[in-house]
Amino acid sequence: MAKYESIFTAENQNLVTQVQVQGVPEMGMAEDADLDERVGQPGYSTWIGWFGNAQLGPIYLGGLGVVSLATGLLWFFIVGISYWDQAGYNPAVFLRDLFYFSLEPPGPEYGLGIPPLGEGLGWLIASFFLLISVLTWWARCWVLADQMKMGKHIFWAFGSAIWLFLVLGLIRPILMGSWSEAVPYGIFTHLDWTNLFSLTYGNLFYNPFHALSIVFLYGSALLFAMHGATILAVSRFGGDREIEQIADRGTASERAALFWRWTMGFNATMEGIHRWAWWFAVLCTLTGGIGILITGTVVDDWYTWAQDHNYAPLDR
Ligand code: 07D
Repeated sequence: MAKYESIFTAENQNLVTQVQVQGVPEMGMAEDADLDERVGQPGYSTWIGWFGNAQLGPIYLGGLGVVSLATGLLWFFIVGISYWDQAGYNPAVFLRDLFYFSLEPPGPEYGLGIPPLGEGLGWLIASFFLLISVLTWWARCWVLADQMKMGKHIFWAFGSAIWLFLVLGLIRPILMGSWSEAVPYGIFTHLDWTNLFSLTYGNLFYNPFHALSIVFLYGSALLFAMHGATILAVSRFGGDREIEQIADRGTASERAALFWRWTMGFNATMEGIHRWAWWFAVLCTLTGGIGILITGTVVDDWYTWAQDHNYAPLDR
C-alpha cells in the first residue's frame, strides 16, 4: 500500500507541491553486497520525505564505513576536547565562545616537525584521523559503486573536492615546509585564515584560478537551478524520467529543449546537462586546488602578478 502525500494531485507538481511515496520499505538489490553489513531497521519520516526519500535506512557501512566514521568521530572529539579545555571546562563559556575556539596547527618554528602537546600536536593527530576518515569514505564510494555495477562518477567528483582539501591541509603545507600553513579547526578562525591568506598573497581575487573556481561555483548553482526548474516544469509530461528521455525523446524533452532554444538559442540534451553539471562541480574544486597550490610556492603576490600580465592597473 503506497501513501501519497500531495496538496493537489500528481498532475499539479511544481515548485511548491510534492508527491511523497511511502510503502513497504525497499531493501534494494543484493548482488555482491554483503547483506549482513546493512545496519538498522528501515522506517519512514514524512518530514525527511519533504526533502528526499521518506525511507530512512538501512545503512550499509562495511569495513571502510566503520573506519571512516570512527576516525571522523576521533577528529571531532579531539577538536571538541580542545574546545572544552579552552572553555576552562565551563559549559556556559563553551556555548558562548563556541565559534571562537580553535584547534591551531603548530607554529612556524616547528616546520614539518612534531610539536609538543598544546602547541599543535593535537592538530596534527586530529588531522591524521581526518585524513584517514576522508580517504576511507572516498574508497567506500568506489566499493559501493562497484558492488552495484555503477560508473565511478561520484568517486571521481568527490576526488576533486578531496584534491582541494589535500592541497589546503597537506600538500601545500609540505611544499611550504611548515604545518603552520594549514587551516585551523575553528569556525571563525578558519574564516580569518582564509581572509589572511588572501591578504598575505596580494588579494586572491587576482588569482585566475580563484576566479575560475568562482565561475564554476556560481555556474554550478545557476545550472542546478536551471536544470531543476526545467525538470520540475516538464515532470507533468514525464520529464522526470530523464534517462529514458535520452534514448526515447518524449514531449517533455521536446518542450524543455524548445523552451531553452527559444529563450537563448541553445539547449542542452537530457544526457548532456548532467555532464555539464558534473564538470562544473568538479572544476570548481579542481581549479581551486591549483590556485591554492601555486600560491606562495610559485606566486607570492597576485596583484603584482596581475599587473605583470596586464589585467590589474599599474598605479596602485
Ligand atoms: C573547502 C574542499 C573540500 C572539502 C572536503 C571536506 C569533511 C569534514 C567531518 C569527519 C569548498 C572534507 C572534510 C567532510 C569531515 C567529519 C565529522 C570545498 C572545500 C573534501 N571567494 N577563497 C574559494 C569566493 C575571497 C579564499 C572557493 C567568492 C576573498 C581562499 C570558491 C568570493 C578571500 C580560498 C571561492 C570569494 C578569499 C578560497 C572554494 C566573493 C578572503 C580557498 C570552493 C564573492 C575571504 C578556496 C582557490 C569550494 C579555493 C576558495 C569563492 C572571496 C580567500 C570558488 C564567491 C577575496 C584562501 N573561494 N576568497 O568548493 O579553492 O570550497 O581558492 O567575495 O582555499 Mg574565495
